[in-house]
Formats: sequence, C-alpha cells, structure tokens
Amino acid sequence: MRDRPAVRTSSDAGQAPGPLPLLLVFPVSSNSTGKLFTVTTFGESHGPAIGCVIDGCPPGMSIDTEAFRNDLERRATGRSRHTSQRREADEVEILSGVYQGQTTGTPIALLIRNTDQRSKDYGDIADTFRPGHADYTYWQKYGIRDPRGGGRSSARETTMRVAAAVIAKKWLVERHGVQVRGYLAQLGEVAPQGFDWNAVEQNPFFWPCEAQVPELEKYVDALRKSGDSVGARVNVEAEGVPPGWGEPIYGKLDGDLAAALMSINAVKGVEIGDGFDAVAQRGSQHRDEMHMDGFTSNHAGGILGGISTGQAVRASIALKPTSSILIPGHSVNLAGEPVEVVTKGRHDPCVGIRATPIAEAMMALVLMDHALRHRAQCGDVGEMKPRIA
Ligand code: EPS
Repeated sequence: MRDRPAVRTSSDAGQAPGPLPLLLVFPVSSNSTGKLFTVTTFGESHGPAIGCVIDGCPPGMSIDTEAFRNDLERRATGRSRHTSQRREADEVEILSGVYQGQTTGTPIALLIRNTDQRSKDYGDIADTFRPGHADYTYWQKYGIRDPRGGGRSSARETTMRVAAAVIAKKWLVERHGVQVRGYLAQLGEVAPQGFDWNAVEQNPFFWPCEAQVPELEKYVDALRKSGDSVGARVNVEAEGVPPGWGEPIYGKLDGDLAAALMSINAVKGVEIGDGFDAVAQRGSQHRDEMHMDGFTSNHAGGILGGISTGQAVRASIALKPTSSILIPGHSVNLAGEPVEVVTKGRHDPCVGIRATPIAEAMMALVLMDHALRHRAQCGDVGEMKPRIA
C-alpha cells in the first residue's frame, strides 16, 4: 500500500486526502467546555432559541423537564424588580439522550425558545458601540455582529449553562454527595453584616444576611433610578468533594475552575481560596495545618497542586458593572464619527444579582468533568491513608 502524507499540502492538490490530524477533523470549539463531560451551547439572545448539547453524561440517571425549573427560575430575568424586565418562560425541551426518564449515555440536547425579544430597543446602537461592551471586540474580530440583545455575548447564553449544570449538580449529589452552592458576597459598596445559608434563597439577591435586604432594595432602586450600574462579588463553594479530583500542570482543578468562572459574562476577577489576600500573608498563616481529625483552616480553597484536598472547594468572582446604562458615554460609530451613547431597554443594574446560579453551574460542570476524568485514570487507586478530610 502506498504511504500517504499525514497532512495535505497545496502540492497534494488532486490526490485523495490522507489521514488528517485529529485537531483538523474535530476542531475544539470555544463554545464547548469540559473534556469527558462536555457542554456545547448555541444561540443568540434574540434568535428563535438557545440550546446546548451535553455529551459524556453517564447512562441511567433519571431526569425530566421539571428538574430544570428551580435553577432556571433562580437565574431568570423578570422575577424581581431588581433585574432586567425581559420575561422568558425558560421552558426546557429535551430533544435527545433521555429515554423513559433516564439518560441513555448519548448526547443530551436541550432547547429553550426565546419568546420575549424586543429587538427595536437595539435600533439606536446597531451602528455604534456601547463603551465597556463586547460590541466593539465582536465587530473587530468577526467584521459582523448581531446587535440585538448583544447576540451571542448576551447573558442570555448563561441559561444553557445553568440548564446543563442541573444534570451535573444532580449527578454530583447522587453519586458523591457533593453540594454546590453560592451567594452574593458584595453588591457595590455593600458587604454582608452577618451570614446564614438559610437566608440566601429567601431573597432575590442571594444575600446571606436577611436583615440587610431592605437596605439592598433601596440601594438597587436608587441605582436603577440614577440610570447607572454597579459591580458585585459572588462566592461559590462545593462541599463533599473527595481528595484527588483535578490534575497537575495544565489540567489543574483550580485552573479549569478559574477559566470556567472567568467565562461568565462580566467576570473580571476570580479567586480560589484566599486568592489575592495571599499576597500579604506569611507562609505560617496561609498554610492549612493538618491533624488526624482534619485541616485547621482552608486558605487553599480546597485545592493544592491543582488537586482537591477533600475540604470545601471555594471560589469568588468579581463582576463588573453592566455596560448597558442610561448615563451618556462617549463612543464612535461605524462611520468613524464621535457619538454619545445611551442604552435604553431592559437591563440589569447589577448582573451580579443573577450570577449566583451561574457561578454554581460553572463549578458543577467543572467538578463533574473532573470526577469522570479522575475515575477514568485513577479509579483503581482507591482511598489512600491517612485521609483527614
Ligand atoms: C442582556 C440584556 C437583556 C437581558 C438579558 C441580558 O436582554 P434584552 O435587551 O433582550 O431585554 O434581559 O438577559 C436575559 C434575557 C437572560 O435570560 O439572562 C444583556 O445585555 O446581556
């Protein structure tokens, strides 16, 4: 048999193609995340629908459309006066991968139809760029953009991350007893003055101190009235992660977590454990001392050397203030003229208010992927002694 070149070159024109490197056959898309548990999202804010394909989900897990409702409601716009007033039902359709209420191990395709687009709101900014928005960079990169609702750069896309993570969260709880949860840890200048996990789901901010909720309502009402926006911090953690999840070097659990959290719209900073506070700490202070009944602290955020320690995995994200605001700002238009931009329409005065379920989702997706990767390579290693957490 005649040898064939591994890669076709222009001088091969006319010959039958030889075997192509995998990378050329299966390009790794930037719309996908994960290695063994992969999620690919598609769709635009004002297109007919958004959706995702989840591949690598173990078979035999029970799932139905009802399972998605709670987390999609937690993330959705229009559920309180403090977020964008776009009102989407966010009804999930399961198109494949589930038979008689159970996952079959084949790709799970989920679809949510967009029903409350108001594209005329974007008429004024179709030929200009909102300062601080991806409008400008999408235009520079692709030479074309869908300005309606920000197109693909819209936070609407996070709906599908949350939907996919419903499956990941369920698997993590059922298979490993891992619970992922988060809360709003700062809204503008306001920080929590108390902490109670039970308070978090009782208010529209995911705020851990119930007594401050009236203050937050007043704060956001005034912000909305002023036409401006503000940033926020969200903390997210996973309890029950066993030691050993994660990989060294380029597959670090904290590396993947940072990338996943940073991929959320408006995120400008990610911390794992003490994060940037570590800069001013001493080694004697930062290290988490070990005893047979556990670690004495968790400055590491549950990860050492990119691998979970068995403690809670903790991360924190900083979200920038929304760029779609009523305060006029200088910009340029497509004709290269100076313009003043005012963004009307339905926008979040603080995207951080809705970011808690999204941060939880990204953490759950990364953890499930790493759990499967750990099982694939090290499933035979078993539990090691001593185990302290
Ligand atoms: C968004 C602007 C608003 C938000 C939207 C995100 O959309 P529109 O301009 O179409 O009313 O409602 O968020 C969602 C629809 C969602 O489900 O999260 C933006 O500029 O990113």
